[in-house]
Amino acid sequence: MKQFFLALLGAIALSGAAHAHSVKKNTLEIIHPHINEPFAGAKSAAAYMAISNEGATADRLIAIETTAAKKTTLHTTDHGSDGVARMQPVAGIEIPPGETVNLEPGGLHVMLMGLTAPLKEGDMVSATFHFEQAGAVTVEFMVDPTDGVDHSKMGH
Ligand SMILES: [Cu+2]
Repeated sequence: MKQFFLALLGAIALSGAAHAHSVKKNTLEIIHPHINEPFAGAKSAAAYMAISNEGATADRLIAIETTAAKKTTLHTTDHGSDGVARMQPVAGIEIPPGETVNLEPGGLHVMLMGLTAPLKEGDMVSATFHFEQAGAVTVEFMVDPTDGVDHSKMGH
């Protein structure tokens, strides 16, 4: 019985690690970059993560390249006074010193527009992030289970 629990704990630790992958470059850490599995036939998908900056100076995410999409842009979500959320492209995302910036549903996110292949849960999608200070960083987006949202149908 003890062995069973040890095996179970091991499995939990492994799955925990798989869902908490991160990439470090200089003072930046990109934590759990992921894409929720898009609906079959979806033309676009949103990617999320947290980016922390342990340094003393600000950095700025300015571009992301991936062969998984024809175009990749950085978006913010504005909640208008009419209650409708609209996404707008932004030129960059500031990562202030000593802070963690969350890219999450309803806020800042990465848009992959014109998906070049279907994305399935468990896939790893290679990308290059470009930061003003830290330069190019190779990152893998993990494809997580669907969140039930067809991002391609949202207003942009
Ligand atoms: Cu968007």
